[in-house]
Amino acid sequence: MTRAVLSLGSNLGDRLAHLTAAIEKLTPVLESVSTIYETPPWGDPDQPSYFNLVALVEDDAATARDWLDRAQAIETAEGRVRDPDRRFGPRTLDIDVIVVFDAGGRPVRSDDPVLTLPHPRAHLRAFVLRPWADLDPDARLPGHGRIADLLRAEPVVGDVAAVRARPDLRIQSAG
Ligand code: A4P
Ligand code: MG
Repeated sequence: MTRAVLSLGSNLGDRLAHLTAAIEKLTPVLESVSTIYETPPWGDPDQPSYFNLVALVEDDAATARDWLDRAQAIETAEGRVRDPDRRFGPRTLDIDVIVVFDAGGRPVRSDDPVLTLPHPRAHLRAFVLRPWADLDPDARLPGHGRIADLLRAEPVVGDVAAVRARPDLRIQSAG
């Protein structure tokens, strides 16, 4: 059994439709899903704003690697095209595996570039930490401490105000 924190983002095409389709595919393993946030692009400013959310998922059989494989299959189904020359560029759907906990609740750690855990940039990203805090205010990012503290400190605190909740946007299947 593993539990995972997934970060979903879209800034191309029908952003709400891409996120909705992804959450529908995750429904069998979905524990909870955050509000959608509209967020300024991080890392490469020359692109449209994103819709981001965080989902908590759990599965009796999944390994950490299975979460990455599922994430990439859903990205592909939503028409994700990777531009090797443009890291952090626009995308129909991106699903990052932020952290995975094993059956004993211990975080899985990995330096493998194919699946690095915890996600190596999550602690820098208001668009990950803010929606995650909605779902689990006491959560900790292994190696970086409490997410509530990360949200209050540099470099994340300066980005928090620009990360705007959009409670008007509903994912119907999230139940
Ligand atoms: N990979 C390694 N570890 C992981 C992990 N924990 N989760 C590998 C997911 N993937 C992981 O990812 C590149 C490679 O990372 C994969 O082959 C996978 O095996 P990718 O999805 O192909 O490419 P990418 O997403 O463009 O690259 P990267 O470096 O993962 O970008 P990020 O970090 O995902 O950033 N701004 C806002 N506001 N909201 C966003 O959602 N997203 C990005 C993408 C940039 N700016 C953003 C947002
Ligand atoms: Mg990615």
